[in-house]
Amino acid sequence: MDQKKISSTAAAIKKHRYFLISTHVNPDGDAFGSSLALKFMLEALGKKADIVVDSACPKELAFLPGTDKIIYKPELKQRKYDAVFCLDCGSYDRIGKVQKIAPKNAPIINIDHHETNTRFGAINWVDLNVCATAELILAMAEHFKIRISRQFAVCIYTAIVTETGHFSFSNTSLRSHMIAAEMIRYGVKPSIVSYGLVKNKTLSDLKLTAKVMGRIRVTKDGTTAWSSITADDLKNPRTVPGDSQEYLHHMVSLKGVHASILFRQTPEGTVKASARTDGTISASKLMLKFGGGGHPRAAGCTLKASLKNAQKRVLDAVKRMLGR
Ligand SMILES: [Mn+2]
Repeated sequence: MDQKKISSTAAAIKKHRYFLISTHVNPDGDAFGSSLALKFMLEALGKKADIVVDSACPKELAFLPGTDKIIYKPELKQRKYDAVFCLDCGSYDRIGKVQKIAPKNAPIINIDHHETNTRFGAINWVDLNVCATAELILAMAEHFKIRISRQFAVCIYTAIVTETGHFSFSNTSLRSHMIAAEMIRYGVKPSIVSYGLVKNKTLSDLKLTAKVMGRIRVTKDGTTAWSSITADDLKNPRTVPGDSQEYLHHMVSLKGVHASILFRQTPEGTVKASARTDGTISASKLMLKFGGGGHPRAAGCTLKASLKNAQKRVLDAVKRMLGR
């Protein structure tokens, strides 16, 4: 753990009073887990903080304590924040419209673990060795010796569990298990977290999963799998895009597949591509070619292209990287 970064972040916390906390669009368990845990920590220190995100609350994360206080409409909040925390964001634009309400003169504290992080903050605490951004928030809480509440522990635990793919990805370590165990000691009930993460689907969600699974294609050599969600799929108002990780999870289970890609058409006419690899090629290097980023085995990008064109460009790049 980088003690210098811990001290400079702690100094910024001591110096300021009112914080804006934001995280990336389409937030995942680490984005919300680390943001909520940070808010609880700041409040325990007698500070004030708002979490503002440019996304609706994903239903698989709605069980997290404090999600009802998150501000989901960034345009509504013009407040005098003293400093801005950006959590789990590889680049500043990942916070979307929240950029507009962040005061220009307020220092940005960038806390992250993405290898593609662009170091956009006044403080850049980027640690590639942790399994989740939440691990850094926990280190901060330990630095301040705050009493760890159950709600804080639930947020850290959920971030670790989701970011390690329920302790299955390559970032799973002795430490990730130790932190999880410690959080259980502080009152987390693992079965309640799992229930919250999983038991939230509607019938139309499952039908969308069936559709996306039905569209899986695999290259002739069996190394690359992909599928798509079209804008039409999401026209049913009861259907929400869902967690792309869930679709990728199924594709990754195909024997012999090194890279899996999910393409999702957005209502804005762009295509979001999410990649997962087994380490044979770097997902973040792949996505960097298209202006995206992420981790070595999980990354994403947004393309201004038709679905077909986006597929061709990304799949060609995968083919070249695999040397085929
Ligand atoms: Mn993360």
